[in-house]
Amino acid sequence: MYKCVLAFALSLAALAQAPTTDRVGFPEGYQKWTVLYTLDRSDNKQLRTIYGNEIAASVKDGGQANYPYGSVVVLETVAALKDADGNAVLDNRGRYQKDPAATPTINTMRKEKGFGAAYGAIRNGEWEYVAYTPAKTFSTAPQNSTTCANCHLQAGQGKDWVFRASGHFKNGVTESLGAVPSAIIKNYAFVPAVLTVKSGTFVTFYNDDVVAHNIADDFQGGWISANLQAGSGTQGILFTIPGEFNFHCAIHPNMKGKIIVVP
Ligand code: HEC
Ligand SMILES: [Cu+2]
Repeated sequence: MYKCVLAFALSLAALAQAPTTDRVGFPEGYQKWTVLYTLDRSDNKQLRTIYGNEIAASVKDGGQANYPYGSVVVLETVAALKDADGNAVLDNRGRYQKDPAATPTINTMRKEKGFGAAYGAIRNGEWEYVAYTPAKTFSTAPQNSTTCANCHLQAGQGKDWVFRASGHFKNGVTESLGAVPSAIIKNYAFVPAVLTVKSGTFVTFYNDDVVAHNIADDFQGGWISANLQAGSGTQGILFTIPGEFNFHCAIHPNMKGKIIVVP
């Protein structure tokens, strides 16, 4: 009986391989690093801010398959500011704001020569993962970071196991990257084609298609967005005046949409 339990415990340990010591290190002063992007996580009303140290932030479009040694990327997660009904209180760009009373979690990944071997079959190149509290204690200790490596496998070797950074590099309009979209562009269509919003609403479009599109006012000589890149481009527009905004894609003029702004 005892033998059996022991064997089971051993096999779990063999599966859940991870580094046993912290070689990542608390990312001192990360709030002053370059913000790669922010993500409003609507399912759990959480604001995620992704910071890169100087080395990680130096990676340019096309260089993402191979971050240089010394790269440190931080994903700070913190509860968003909410109203009494539990809805996120948006800032003037239509984005989540940090709840100053909430305690952030500081998820950190560091790449160094030879790192990552301890993860065995779920190794993510030369990255190791640790999550910290602001008090510099472990939120996820190195021994438990198997979950981190296992999930980051999804980002893939082609992106050096870093998610979403393509948005940061390729998107001409980074301002609203990471906002929850109110409308998407897919298969040469604005979805929904007609959207009704209250004045004061920040509408974010996300291009989920495989080619670039843009948003152009039907009014001759009117406003036109930058080209929104496939799979990452976003555009936020704040609607303050009640009325109708009729628009199309200037690249594919038969793509049409309408936003009705009500008081
Ligand atoms: C369930 C899957 C999952 C797990 C588990 C997970 N991550 Fe992530 N991580 C993501 C995704 C997806 C992103 C991109 C941002 C987003 O969509 O929230 C991300 C982003 C990050 C980033 C920013 C760089 C990037 O890849 O975009 C860091 C740093 C990070 N995670 C560290 C960690 C650490 C440390 C752990 C373990 C404590 C961990 N992650 C666990 C899925 C995961
Ligand atoms: Cu188009």
